Amino acid sequence: MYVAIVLGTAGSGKTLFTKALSEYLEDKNLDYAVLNLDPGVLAENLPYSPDIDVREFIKAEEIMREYNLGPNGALIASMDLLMNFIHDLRQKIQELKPEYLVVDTPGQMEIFAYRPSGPAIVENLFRFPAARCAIIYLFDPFLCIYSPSSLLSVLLLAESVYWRFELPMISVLSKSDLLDQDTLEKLITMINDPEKIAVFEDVFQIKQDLSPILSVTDKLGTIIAKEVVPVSSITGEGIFDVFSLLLNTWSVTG
Ligand SMILES: Nc1nc2c(ncn2[C@@H]2O[C@H](COP(=O)(O)OP(=O)(O)OP(=O)(O)O)[C@@H](O)[C@H]2O)c(=O)[nH]1
Ligand SMILES: [Mg+2]
Repeated sequence: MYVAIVLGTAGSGKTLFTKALSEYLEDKNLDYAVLNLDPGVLAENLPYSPDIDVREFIKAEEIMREYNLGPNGALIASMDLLMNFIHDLRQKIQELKPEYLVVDTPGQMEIFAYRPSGPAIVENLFRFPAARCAIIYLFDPFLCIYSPSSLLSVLLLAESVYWRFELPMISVLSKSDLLDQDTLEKLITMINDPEKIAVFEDVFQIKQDLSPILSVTDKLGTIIAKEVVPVSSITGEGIFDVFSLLLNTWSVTG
C-alpha cells in the first residue's frame, strides 16, 4: 500500500488537493481510497466523499462541548483521543486494502509540528507490512508572498515537520492558478533557494530589512533543496508531476 499524507497550514488547500489527486487516480483507473483524518471538517464542506472518515469515531464539535474547549483545543484533544480508535481505523483500511491511500489532515499544524499525537497517529495507523508513506507538504503562496519573514517562517515550519516524521516529503506550492507567471517563478526559485529572497524582494507585499532573514537562509536546506512543484487543484496543473514524484519516492524508500 502506498500512502500519501497531505499536510499544510490551515487553508493551504489540502482538502481540494486531496480531491484533485483522487480524481487523477480515478481517471487512471487505479485502486485508491481517501481517508479523511480531519475531525473538524463538516461533511457539507468536503468536496469529496471519503472512503474512510475519522468523524465516524470522533467529531471536534462534540469534543468542544464535552470538554468545554475552544475550536483549536478541541482539535488537538480530538487528535489525542484518536489514538483510542487507531485499531478501528486500521481495520477499515485493511478491509479496503487500497493500493493507494490519500490522507487529508487538519490544518492545525501544532499537531504535526509540535505535539506527539501527529507522528504517533501516522506511525501507528499506517504500520502495515510493505506500506510506504510519503508526505505531500503544501506551501500556501499567499503566506509566502506576504513578507520575507513570513516566507522564512513557512519554510521553517515545513522543515520542522520534516524532522518530526522520518518520511520522504514532496513540497507543493498550492493555488498556482491564482498567481501570475512572474510571481510564481520567483516564488519557486526562492523556496528552492531561500538566499534568493534578496534578489526577488519585489514579490513581497511588505518590505523588510533583509539582513536578519538572510543570516539564517543559508542554514535552511534539508527539504527546501528539493524542487517545489506548483499545483492547481482547480485546473489540475502539477497533479501529474506530484504523482510521478510520489511513485519515485515510494520506489526508492521501499
Ligand atoms: N483557486 C484555487 N483555490 C484553491 C486551490 N486549492 C484550494 N483552494 C481554495 O482555498 C480554500 C481552502 O482550501 P481547502 O482545500 O479547504 O484548504 P485546507 O488546507 O483543506 O483547509 P483546512 O482543512 O481548513 O486547513 C478554499 O476556498 C479552496 O477552494 C487551488 O488550487 N486554486
Ligand atoms: Mg481541509
